[in-house]
Amino acid sequence: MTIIRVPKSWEIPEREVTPEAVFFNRRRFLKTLMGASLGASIMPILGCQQSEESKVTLSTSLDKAKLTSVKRNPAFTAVDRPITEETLAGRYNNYYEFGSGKSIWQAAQALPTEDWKVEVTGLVKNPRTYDLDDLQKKFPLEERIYRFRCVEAWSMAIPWIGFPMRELIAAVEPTSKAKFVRFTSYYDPKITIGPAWTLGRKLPWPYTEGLRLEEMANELAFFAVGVYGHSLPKQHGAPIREVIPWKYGFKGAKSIVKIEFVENQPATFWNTLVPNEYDFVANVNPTKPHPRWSQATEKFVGKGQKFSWEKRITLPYNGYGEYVASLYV
Ligand SMILES: Nc1nc2c(c(=O)[nH]1)N[C@H]1C(S)=C(S)[C@@H](COP(=O)(O)O)O[C@H]1N2
Ligand SMILES: [Mo]
Repeated sequence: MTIIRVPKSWEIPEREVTPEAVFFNRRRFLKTLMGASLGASIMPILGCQQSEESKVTLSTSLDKAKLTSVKRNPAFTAVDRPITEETLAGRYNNYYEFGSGKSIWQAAQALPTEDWKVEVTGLVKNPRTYDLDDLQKKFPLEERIYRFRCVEAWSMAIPWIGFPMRELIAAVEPTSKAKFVRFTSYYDPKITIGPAWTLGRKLPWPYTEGLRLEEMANELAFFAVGVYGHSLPKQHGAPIREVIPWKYGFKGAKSIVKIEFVENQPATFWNTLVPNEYDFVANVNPTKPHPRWSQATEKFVGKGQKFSWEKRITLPYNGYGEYVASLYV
């Protein structure tokens, strides 16, 4: 069955940062609709794509046996909502290196993840390049269910597998000069060709994000290498990505190749591109509207096998105030 539906205002994504971009995306949407009327089946947002399940390849050499034996951390299970269905979480993604739509999960399969290395560098006593084996040996993995809140006002609840960022801090020992950390995502213009728009600018690739060192040291800050009991699919940011559950989703860089400890607040992708809409701190805050939409409520994806959007009140710090509010007094 083909279901066609016009996106609601709360689905306006980061991509629609100017009136021109809005116009451009509407045109693309109309083109897609025309394609559908010729009989093609499109489901950019809604739909029954379970039959495509087999196309999702597990992306990395992470030891499968180890991942299936990972224990859930009991401190991070009690979410006030169901876990989002895996097929929904894996079919509604933001990964602008592979396009500006939500249905980029197939395009993201072009990400080459073989022989992945993560360079940890900058103001640290023990700089080191880790491969996935090293990471798995060095950092015991656990599962944590975290609420996930995109700045576009949609949310999910996701069972990540990974390890706390503070474990990496302990291993590399930042010097007293290190005040911030910067994460850099994989970038190769031949592969990560980006969205169709550029806003008349050169987009500030590679995708970068950053945290204050104390934020990184908070017990919630997490590196994910897996999700739903297996290694990360490419569209979720294989083989390793950040998960910062009290901040908007864009703070969580995917497919990390470099982690740098630095003295000053680093430039980041969205903050460089549209500073008045995407700030560096970007804590989930229902009382601070985005310039173009309210953040007071969100649409939660989680009930059942098909996309259905449940309106929910957005919580300060995405419900993690008891862990992080003291960082911001
Ligand atoms: N490298 C990179 N990381 C990224 C993005 C991106 O476009 N590129 N999008 C961000 C945004 S806006 C969100 S909401 C989350 C989405 O993560 P998910 O697709 O795994 O749910 O990834 C974040 N990390
Ligand atoms: Mo996002």
